Amino acid sequence: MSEQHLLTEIDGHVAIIRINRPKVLNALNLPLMEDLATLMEGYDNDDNIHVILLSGSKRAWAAGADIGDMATATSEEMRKRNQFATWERIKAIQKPIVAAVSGFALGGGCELMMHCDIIVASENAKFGQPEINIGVMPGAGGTQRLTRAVGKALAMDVVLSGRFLSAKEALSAGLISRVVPEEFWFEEALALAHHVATKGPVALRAAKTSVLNASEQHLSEGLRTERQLFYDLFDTEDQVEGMTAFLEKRRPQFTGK
Ligand code: CO8
Repeated sequence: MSEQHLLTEIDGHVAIIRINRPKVLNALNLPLMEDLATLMEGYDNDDNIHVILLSGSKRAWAAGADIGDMATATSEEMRKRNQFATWERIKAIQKPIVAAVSGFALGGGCELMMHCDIIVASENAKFGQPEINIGVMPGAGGTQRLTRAVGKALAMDVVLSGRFLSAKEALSAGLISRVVPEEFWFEEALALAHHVATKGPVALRAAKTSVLNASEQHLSEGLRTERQLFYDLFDTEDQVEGMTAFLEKRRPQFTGK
């Protein structure tokens, strides 16, 4: 890593990554995003890791892309940077990513959060796509993923007005998965990551792929893919172990095979 803008820790089968640029409320720049994609790809290829937990600090998950990096750029320069190739690498991660969100999740920060699979947020969290306030618009999927998550009416409100959603609003709108008390925001997300990590790794990957397909494919195509993935799991040792363990009234010991 070029600097400590990302802190990492392995806790059992969970890889924890913390975004760490406190002076700029965890604003995301290109080196950070590249290191994040590289780290996640490494964990995706590591059989010991079943789940990735991505977190920020108590004050900020991430307050957006680093505005200082973009303020004087022309559209040609922005195109040449090709930053979204890095975001595509994160989109391609196959293992479940749990987001532990406290404080601001704004702009690119909210978009990064929407790349995660289960979002656990503190009661104090604030979500938004405030790019409109600085003369631009979301560029890392905000207009698409936010709209798919919360629907056109609220997405238009958030994107065009630049206003922030509270954790309560975000939960009821379907943007996030769970809201937890402020003092336990990280512990609750970690506990959930550990719980998910006890499941069969092959089934986790297949289930993640299939749920994500719901936003990418038409219903009949998505159903066909789901069925194929479902059948494929019957060639795994984890399926035999999972069902045998159920019938024997014991906990399954999944091996990821
Ligand atoms: N980029 C750079 N610096 C930032 C950012 C940011 N996004 N957000 C906060 N900071 C800095 C502030 O400049 C300030 O620095 P300093 O202490 O040196 O003055 C420090 O963090 C603390 O911030 P504030 O003093 O402003 O703290 P407040 O509690 O008063 O306000 C807010 C917090 C409301 C979060 C406020 O900082 C804010 O509005 N930040 C900007 C939010 C924003 O506009 N985000 C969207 C950015 S654009 C974007 O994300 C486009 C994504 C496109 C895809 C990605 C392509 C790479």
